[in-house]
Amino acid sequence: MITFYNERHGQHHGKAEMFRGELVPCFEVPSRVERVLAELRGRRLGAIEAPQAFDEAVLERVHALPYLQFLRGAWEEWVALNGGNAQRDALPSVWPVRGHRSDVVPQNFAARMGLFSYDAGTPLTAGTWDAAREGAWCALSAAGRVLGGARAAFALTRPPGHHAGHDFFGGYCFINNAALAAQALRDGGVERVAVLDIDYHHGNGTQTLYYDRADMFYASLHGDPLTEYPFFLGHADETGVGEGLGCNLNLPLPRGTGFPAWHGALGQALRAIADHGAGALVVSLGVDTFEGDPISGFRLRQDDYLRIGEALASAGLPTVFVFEGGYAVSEVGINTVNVLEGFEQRGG
Ligand code: SP5
Ligand code: ZN
Repeated sequence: MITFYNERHGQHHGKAEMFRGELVPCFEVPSRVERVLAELRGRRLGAIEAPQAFDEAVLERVHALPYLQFLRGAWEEWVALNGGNAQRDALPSVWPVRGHRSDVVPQNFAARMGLFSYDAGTPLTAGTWDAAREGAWCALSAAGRVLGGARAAFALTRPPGHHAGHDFFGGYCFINNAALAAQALRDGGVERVAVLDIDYHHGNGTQTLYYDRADMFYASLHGDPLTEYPFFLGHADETGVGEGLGCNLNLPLPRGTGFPAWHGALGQALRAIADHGAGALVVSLGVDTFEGDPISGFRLRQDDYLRIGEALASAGLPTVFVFEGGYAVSEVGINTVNVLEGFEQRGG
């Protein structure tokens, strides 16, 4: 399987995220992707290439222009506020809630940062925009390869994407790489696309982007939002709206879930994707379902990821894999490449 590797991912390196009243070191670190890269090379999974470059206007297929303009200029604005800010990440701290105005864009930088985000866990750094944009090119390159006839391709990038919505960042995500890949498959002629999100966290960004669409089926297995991040979306009764009614499947699972129950839910998601008649699959590939993950609560083991890859292959669909979460750094390479290798070995 070909991998499109984001050589600029390291330009996004946050220092700290807010957790229980303290700034704690970021879990989403550059070494995550370096571990996956080393494992791909060591196991000779296939070619590793740099992505093509695209016109930035393609990002508007998924994101609002004012949001993209904010992200593009945010670091310069942040440093212009105070020279000392060059040594500090920008972290949001104020947000509009129900009954407040989201339609007037404030001039104040902190206020605009809050308007375009939803948590204080996602620092914006000097190279965030360059890294995120190059990551989007990885997802689009992978989709292009699959449209060209490849059975599968892998976008190895960070920052991750599935929490980013039309005009908001959060959950370590800025540009929704999986949503872009899905839209590229649609634009390339695939009539119905499925996005299967197996990251521990519900992909609230992806769900909201495609909630009213019949041509995008979103299925997600994730920690129950009653107790797990992102908390405010991801319940089983969210099934889509309008033309998209019936095209959204959430399978929340309790903290502590092990592989037998998780694998059963995967089978349910794959049957729904087949019933929908999808012609291509985008997998939001997070491995924060691992038992050793420092911020998550499922109990999957290394070998389980091989079985996941095999199950995904059994869908028999052209597949774009997009890297998302997974924070047990020393195992993130093995777990991720196990999925890809399980997929390859199963044949298509
Ligand atoms: C892409 C992705 O996986 N994003 C996840 C974002 C989760 N952000 C909230 C993390 C809460 C951290 N809790 C720390 C627990 C330490 N024991
Ligand atoms: Zn996650």
